[in-house]
Amino acid sequence: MNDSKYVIAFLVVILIALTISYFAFIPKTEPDNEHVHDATHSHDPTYVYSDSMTSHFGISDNYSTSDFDPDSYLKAWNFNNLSPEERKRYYRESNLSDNTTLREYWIYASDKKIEVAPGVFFDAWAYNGQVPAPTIRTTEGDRVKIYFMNQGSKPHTLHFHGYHESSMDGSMPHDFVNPGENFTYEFTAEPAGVHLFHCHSTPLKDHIAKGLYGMFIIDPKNPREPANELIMIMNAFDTNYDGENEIYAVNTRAFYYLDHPIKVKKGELVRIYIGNMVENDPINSIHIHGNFFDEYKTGTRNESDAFTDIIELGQGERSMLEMRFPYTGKYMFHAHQSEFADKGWMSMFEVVE
Ligand SMILES: [Cu+2]
Repeated sequence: MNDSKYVIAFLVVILIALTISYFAFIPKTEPDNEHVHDATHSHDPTYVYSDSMTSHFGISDNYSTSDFDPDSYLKAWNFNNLSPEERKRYYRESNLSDNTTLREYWIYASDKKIEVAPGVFFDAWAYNGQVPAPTIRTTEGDRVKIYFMNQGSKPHTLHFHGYHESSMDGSMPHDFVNPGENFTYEFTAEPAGVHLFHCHSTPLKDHIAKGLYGMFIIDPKNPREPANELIMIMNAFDTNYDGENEIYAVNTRAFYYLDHPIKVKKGELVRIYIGNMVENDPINSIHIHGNFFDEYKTGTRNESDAFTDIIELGQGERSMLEMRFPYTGKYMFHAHQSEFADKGWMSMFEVVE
């Protein structure tokens, strides 16, 4: 009996201690929450909405390098962001007798240091010096030829989603292209949809996490309705090699589109081609504020699969989203995994008249 009295007394003391610490805790957290939601509190610079939206999320410096332009990446394919002279070095198209187009690409892999958050650098492996790789875009039925050169330090490949012969799959050990060697991939582009290409050397996880991936769009023969088209690849970076990602983003640079909102027009058709290339986390998502969109899974059919404001994508999964913004103003879009949003996958649309 004496023993049980001691146990009860001990539990009462613990309960009192917990109650005191609970009430002591509340006054500390409440004012902080007010700061987060009330932009008029100007005495704490961390929480002021300013020119630099990223300051709100704990990063306040600007990117120090300009070798990758996320604004240009959004709307570039087949190297159309380069001058005609420079473009010729990487892309050529010619008409074939059956009314299709032969599209030729020059793609190289190399080791490259990239800036993934202001002042945070990552030792990437990159196609054509950028992560994600330049977007490859064709029309259903076109002939695609890719001259691949491995200038990196490890064996790499190009593995395309879509139809092709097994010798063009770039995934088996005998397909690995050693440093200093070349390989030419050739196939007919089909089926229409939002696809990807990536390195398939082993360990596969490392070759993807290091940055060897890009968007591969096959347009249907009957063209889609004209739209403001945007290309987005959700990615992440394990900057300290602990097996977890420290930085998340859409198109590599954390928080970039928060400080440089993507401008769209009120009422215009906006079409997003989006894919998920995040390693270490099985699921990612995109959620858009102030709007709903039609989702066309993998962009392979003309019927909408969902009308929603959020989709989840597993590793390697992609989708096509179509929407029109009904009101002007600034609207966030971000991963609904709050951790990913806090660590960089937080972006902004600016809807104008
Ligand atoms: Cu590789």
